[in-house]
Amino acid sequence: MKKIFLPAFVLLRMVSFAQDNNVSGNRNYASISSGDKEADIIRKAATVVPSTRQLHWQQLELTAFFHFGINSFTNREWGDGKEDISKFNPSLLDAGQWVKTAKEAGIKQVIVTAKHHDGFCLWPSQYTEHSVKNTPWKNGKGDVVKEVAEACKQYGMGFGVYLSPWDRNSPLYGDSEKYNTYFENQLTELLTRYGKVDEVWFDGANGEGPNGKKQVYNFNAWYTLIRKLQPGAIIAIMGPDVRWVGTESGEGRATEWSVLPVDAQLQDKIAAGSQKDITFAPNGNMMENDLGSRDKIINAKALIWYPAETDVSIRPGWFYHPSENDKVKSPAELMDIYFSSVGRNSVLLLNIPPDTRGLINENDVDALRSWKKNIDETFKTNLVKGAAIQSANGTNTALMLDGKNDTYWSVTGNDTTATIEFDLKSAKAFDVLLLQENIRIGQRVEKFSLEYFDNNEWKKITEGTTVGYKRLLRFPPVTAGKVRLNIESSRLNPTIAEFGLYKLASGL
Ligand code: FUL
Repeated sequence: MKKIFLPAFVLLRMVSFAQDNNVSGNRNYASISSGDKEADIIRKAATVVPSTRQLHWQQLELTAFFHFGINSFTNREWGDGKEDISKFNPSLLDAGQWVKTAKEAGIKQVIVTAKHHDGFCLWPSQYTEHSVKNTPWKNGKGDVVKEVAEACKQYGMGFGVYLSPWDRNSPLYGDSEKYNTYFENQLTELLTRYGKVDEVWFDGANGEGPNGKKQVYNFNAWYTLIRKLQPGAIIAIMGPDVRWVGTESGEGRATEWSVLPVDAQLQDKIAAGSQKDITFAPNGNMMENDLGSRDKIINAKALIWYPAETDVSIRPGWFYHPSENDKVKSPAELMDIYFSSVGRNSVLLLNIPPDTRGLINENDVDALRSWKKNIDETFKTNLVKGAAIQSANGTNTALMLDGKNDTYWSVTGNDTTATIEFDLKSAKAFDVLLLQENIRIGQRVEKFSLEYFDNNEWKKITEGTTVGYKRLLRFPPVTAGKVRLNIESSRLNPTIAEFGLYKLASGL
């Protein structure tokens, strides 16, 4: 089922609580003054940085969704809120198996669907009868959210909750004030009962249609509550920290800027550094191809760090359906997704839906295992290790190969182009390029290419636009002893935190 597109009027209600964190002295927003020239705006864009929580989230790279609920038992994708919840009775539910499966796949944080659009709560909420407390599972004494939270603690994993604003069961839905209070009460339960919450995921779906119930969500109050109760939590999608990449196929943008223009009606407050009541709307349609290029930002009133999350299910549906047991994405498909999400300056949110036993199905476990093995083998050896590196206008070349994304090579002066030459000392075969910028000081690179030296001339291997936190490119295998990276355009003197060449593991 496709996500309903996030309409601009909803985005307009988002509040930026993002301004409360600075990294390296820089901020995760910049206001544009009327006197700013194009060059000033581009320079400002290059110095906007992630907040501490955004940086932490970006480095997770791989996160997972567990879509589980009454839909798992009714075999539906969207419940209508009228389902017989006595059907909810997983025979072998083991959240430890879910979290362990995710961890073994390299995933660092998981998000459980505490409440989907049908309104059924996976925890014993005191505000509704439509919850696990009235099901035969554990005689109504069970709490799936608690089991997931505890498993996350046990395995050292991040823990997040999905709470659907759209609730097809609640009789209060459509009575805006009453429902908002109900929602806040539920959110409070989730944010106070289970220890640390690392991500709160609000979905944009609302299928009520033009003649349906008109519920006006009080997003501002929800964000305030989250910041108060769980200040470290990322608020994703219908929230100020992380945006939806715009697809549900696992396909991110080849050009992915994390700094986006903002129509700040309350721009003065941004300028004044106020952390309250700053309404912002990232301009336009989140599904557009280009959200943050020069053309998009030169007319901005303000700029904000607003990175992309790529959500996709390992199966055709978000919830478990027995008929999809043989439609689990293959390790090769998962690898394509890895390259087009993590490899395109985005975090992957891969849905792995537990089955009616309350376990991640064997087919999904197998696919995840082979996928992880392939990633590990591919990235085991950086073939550039030990290379002699030269860059005429750059400094700290060795730091590109130290495996740390906070140490970096950069251009010493103000140049926005550079060439870095790597002498591999002997011919190596490779078909993957890895690049990382140090986003702690901003996202800058706009255009790059990779060449190899062959028969006394430089030949192009591949090229790209943005790098950001991480960029991965695959290409037909090349064997060479000398390569060079050309940074052809950058918003400010460029930085490269990591450079790598790899050979794809076989066996998929
Ligand atoms: C969508 C929902 O409608 C789907 O059911 C699923 O939860 C997906 C992640 O978001 O908007």
